[in-house]
Amino acid sequence: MRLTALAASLFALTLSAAAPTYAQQHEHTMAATQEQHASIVVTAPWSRELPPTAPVGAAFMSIENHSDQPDRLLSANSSIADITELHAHIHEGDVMRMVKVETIDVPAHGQVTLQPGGYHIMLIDLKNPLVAGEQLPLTLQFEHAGQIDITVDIRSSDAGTSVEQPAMDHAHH
Ligand SMILES: [Cu+2]
Repeated sequence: MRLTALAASLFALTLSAAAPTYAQQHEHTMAATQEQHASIVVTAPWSRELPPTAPVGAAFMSIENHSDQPDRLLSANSSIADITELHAHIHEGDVMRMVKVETIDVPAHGQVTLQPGGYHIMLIDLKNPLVAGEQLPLTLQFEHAGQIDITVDIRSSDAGTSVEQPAMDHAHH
């Protein structure tokens, strides 16, 4: 907070000393930042149905970055879970283990796929069961694109089989 205040006062000093063109440039930068809100597109978010007693679930999706600037997913939030974490799967010998990650990078003009066996959003201490055909709300927080609210489709476990195949193939490499 102290740094922010210092930066703000420095900025104010610069503004008062500098010609109006500086302010115009700053406005231009702000406008560019606004446009980036549409730069992140989340497609096909889904989760898998679980028995009512299951304490944790996971959400998967594709995240596309249509901007010139790399972005990253910083956090996620859902009213359906007490805790929401960003997770990856790592290999330890023959064992696959989930680990919490701080961020999930989305390269400029690239995409990242959250899928079984890879990155996912972990929903911990579920308040409601995940029922096939229903949806759950999820709020994503990106470093540059800011907050994006999405709705996640809950699929039946049968329907998930074909989607899992690429992730399982990947596990053999
Ligand atoms: Cu996980």
